[in-house]
Parts: sequence; C-alpha cells; structure tokens
Amino acid sequence: MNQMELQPIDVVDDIDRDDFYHNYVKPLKPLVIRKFGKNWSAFDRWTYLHLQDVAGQEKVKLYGRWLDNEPTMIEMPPAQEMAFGAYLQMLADDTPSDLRIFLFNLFKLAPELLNDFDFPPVTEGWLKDFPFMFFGCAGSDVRLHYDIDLSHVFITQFQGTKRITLFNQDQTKYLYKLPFTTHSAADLSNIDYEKYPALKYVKGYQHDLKHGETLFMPSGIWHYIQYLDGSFSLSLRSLSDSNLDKIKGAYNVMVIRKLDYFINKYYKNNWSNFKLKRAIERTNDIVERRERQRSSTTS
Ligand SMILES: O=C(O)CCC(=O)C(=O)O
Ligand SMILES: [Fe+2]
Repeated sequence: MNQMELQPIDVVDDIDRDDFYHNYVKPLKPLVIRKFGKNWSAFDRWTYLHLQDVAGQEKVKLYGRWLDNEPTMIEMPPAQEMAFGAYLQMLADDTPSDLRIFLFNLFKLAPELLNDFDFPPVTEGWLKDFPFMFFGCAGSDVRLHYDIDLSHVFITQFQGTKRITLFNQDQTKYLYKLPFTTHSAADLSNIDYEKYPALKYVKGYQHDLKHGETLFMPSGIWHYIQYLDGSFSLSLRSLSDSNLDKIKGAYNVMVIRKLDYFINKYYKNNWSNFKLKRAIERTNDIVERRERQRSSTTS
C-alpha cells in the first residue's frame, strides 16, 4: 500500500425514503442524488448576475488558505472583506484564488431566495432555520474536517464543479485528527506520505460534484473539498437520528469549541504545537504498531 484508496460514491437519479433510510442514512453511507432538487427554480434563477442584483452591495468576510493561518484552530479568522458582488465576479470569471465564503446565511440578506428551493421529503428532521451557502474561487479548498454538530448534510452544487473526498469515522485513526477539534492536521492538497505515513492506509470515496447534483454527507463523515472551478453550494442539514450523536454534537458546539478558543487565546503557539504533536504521535503510533504486526506475521 503506498497511497490512499478512493472509490466512487453511489449515484442515483432519485430515491424513495425507505430505500434511502435503510441503505444510506442508517449505515451512514454517502450518496449522490441527481434529482434531489427536481422542484427547485434555484437552478435557473441563481446565476451570478441574479445574486449580484439581490445582495451585491453587502460586505462579506472571505477566508483564505488554512495553512497560512492558525492551522490548528477550529475557528479561523477571515483573511479579508469585499463587496459580495465583486467577489461573485471573481467566481464568474474563474479567477484563481484561495478566497472562500464559509457557512454564509445569504437568506438573512435576501429572504426571497428561500422561495427558490424546498426541503425534499426524502428524509425528515430538517433543520429548516439553517440553510447555508458556501462559495469558493477556482483552486480554493476546504481542509479535511467533519462537521462539529454531527448533523447530516445535503450539499447541492451550482455553476462549476467541486471535487469531494470523504472518509468514514472508522478511518479517524489514520487521519491525524487534532485534539479538541474536528479537523485533520494533514494537507490533502499535497499529500506528504513521509510526514503523514498513516494516510497510505486510508480508504475513502471521491466524487466530482457538478451543477445540479446533491451529495448526502452522513453525520460525522470526514470531507475534503476542492473547488475545481469558481462555484457555490447550498447546504441543507437534518438531525442525525442517533441520540448519542445529537448529544455529542451539542457538546462539541457548546463546550469543546469554546474550550479550544479560550486555551488558544491564552497559550497560542504552545497550544497549537501541543495539538499538532499529539495528532502526529498518536496516528504514527498506530502505523508503527500495524507495520510491526505485519512484519512479525510475515517473518
Ligand atoms: O463546500 C464547502 O465550501 C464546504 C462545505 C462543508 O464543509 C459542509 O457543508 O459542511
Ligand atoms: Fe463541513
């Protein structure tokens, strides 16, 4: 094994609720649904021009490359601010840049956009107050992480293509998870197997998500996202039906995130270095044990 193994994600045109629940939600298996948004006018209406018309003057916070900026912290400070309209122009022109807008509630600024989509009946437990949007320039990426609240996410793609790489929670032991966060220390845009040898053993999925497609990302799944073109997505969330996940999710949001924020504030680099060192030590230990076992069974 000298590099990670990635398999395609199942793709369906449409799926009924029972089939979806038993084969994807329950086993926490990702799925691409092509016609999830079959009743949505958003696919025609949400052009860059239209979004510029409805909220172009608003100032938005843009995030840059995570490695340049507090790489071990959950909450990254924004890199700069810009008028939303000017930023959208960069996406329309496919201007290469690291700049992204993360977890953006555009609907607060332009509530009329809420009429352009619905919450499809393929599942229940929709968190209807939290439809978010994500925007990214061509060439930007979102570090490997899982969502701290442990809800299910349905991410629908508009305009360009995004490459999405996923790993189930059972792969966490190989993913250099930073303690007190839901992030990995490893940079998947440029995998360094010398520094992060456990990544050789990881098994996951990959799919290039295109305009109109929706990816179901089950609760707790690790995701790494590359914007191949300038593009954006709408993400709808639903509650996990595991009570334990609901409690863990709330605990992560209310306790762990705050704890990380405060310790970071007081101990800064020491805290960062500690987390990074722990992530690398713990994961490399697992690899060493695995390799020792293998050599003792083959000799
Ligand atoms: O697509 C993105 O920019 C980030 C998506 C993401 O991390 C999420 O939906 O949880
Ligand atoms: Fe996420």
